[in-house]
Amino acid sequence: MRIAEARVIVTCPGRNFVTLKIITDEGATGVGDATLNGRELAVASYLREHVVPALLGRDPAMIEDTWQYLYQGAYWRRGPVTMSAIAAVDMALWDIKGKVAGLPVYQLLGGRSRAGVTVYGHANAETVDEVLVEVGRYVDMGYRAVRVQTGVPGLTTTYGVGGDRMFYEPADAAIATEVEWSTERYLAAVPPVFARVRDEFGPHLRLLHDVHHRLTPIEAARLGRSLEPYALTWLEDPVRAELQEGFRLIRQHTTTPLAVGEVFNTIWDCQRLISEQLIDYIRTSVVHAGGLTHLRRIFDFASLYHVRSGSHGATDLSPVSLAAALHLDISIPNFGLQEYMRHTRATDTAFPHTYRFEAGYLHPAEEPGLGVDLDEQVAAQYPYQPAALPVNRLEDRTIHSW
Ligand code: EZ4
Ligand code: CO
Repeated sequence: MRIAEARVIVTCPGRNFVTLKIITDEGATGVGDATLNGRELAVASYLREHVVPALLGRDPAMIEDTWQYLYQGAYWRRGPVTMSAIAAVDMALWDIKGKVAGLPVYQLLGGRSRAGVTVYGHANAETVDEVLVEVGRYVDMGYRAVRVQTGVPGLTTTYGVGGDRMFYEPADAAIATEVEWSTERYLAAVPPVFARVRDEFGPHLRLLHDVHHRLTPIEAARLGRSLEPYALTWLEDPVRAELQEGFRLIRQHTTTPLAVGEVFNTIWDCQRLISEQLIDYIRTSVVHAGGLTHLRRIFDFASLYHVRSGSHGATDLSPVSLAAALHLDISIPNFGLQEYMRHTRATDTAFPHTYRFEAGYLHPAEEPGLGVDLDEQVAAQYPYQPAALPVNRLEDRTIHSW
């Protein structure tokens, strides 16, 4: 069997997605997600110009060799554009391998290790009173874990709090919207929110919070310590992680578990964080960290150091990514949690899939392959629309991490 064709499809059913569809000379097809939020066309071009020509005629069964060919063979390594492109090829080849074998991909990865994939949803609202209602909605839907974000008094905008509560979407303007930030106001606002949520929902609901890379290590240490009474499952992206050793300082001061990695692209981006046991959950995703082949390598490495998976699963990761992640989540020994932001109806229509949510768990597809496709006729009705992530500034207008 040979790869006969590979199509790069850019579509905007509710938001932008880049999808690679690989077709073999025997008619088998596989899909992979290549979406990089706000930088979609860079990956589409990398695939079209540099990857697709090299795929034609290759044996689709040679997944590891193809991964190494695209990674080592390019000479230029790592980075979100490269690794998202490689990820799309990798996902599509696992999809084809499953279809050829007649097995869902999780069976190829060693089979089921648990009853279902525990997911967390996003509760967000301006005020504490409103966010309690949102958390309650998730509890009523069966969720066992909820991420909680509220507005910060004195700031007009806050990360994670948006117009639509269930379908919050930060990439909302062709040219980046500017938002504002104050670390002092934020650090004062967050602990009382979790005091109220714990008080209302008791000790068993798992609670999470995303700092979105906005603090310094000592500020994050203080936040982690102030949240200890509320027993968070994790505090996410407390600081930017280019400086991995910065996490040592946070670790020395708090027992609040730490999660990081949604912007990481390779195992080397998290090597020290994992091997020095500076984090508790690694949040690399199947699309931005090189596909199932590389993500499995990261999670296996993490398992040596008591670090569990916590894959990124925001709406900018297409249903193809979510479908692929679930096959890994259900099979690995050190699964932690899977993020699950629901896609809009338009997105779900463009990407027919059979994974399903039930009682707080997502269940991967049971049919051969990944169990997801892109309906190209539906996709053609939704042309690409430029959309950038916001840019963040302090009150004095200094640029800050968004
Ligand atoms: O801001 O995926 O945990 N989830 C997140 C996401 C990210 C977006 C960026 O594209 O932090 O909402
Ligand atoms: Co995050």
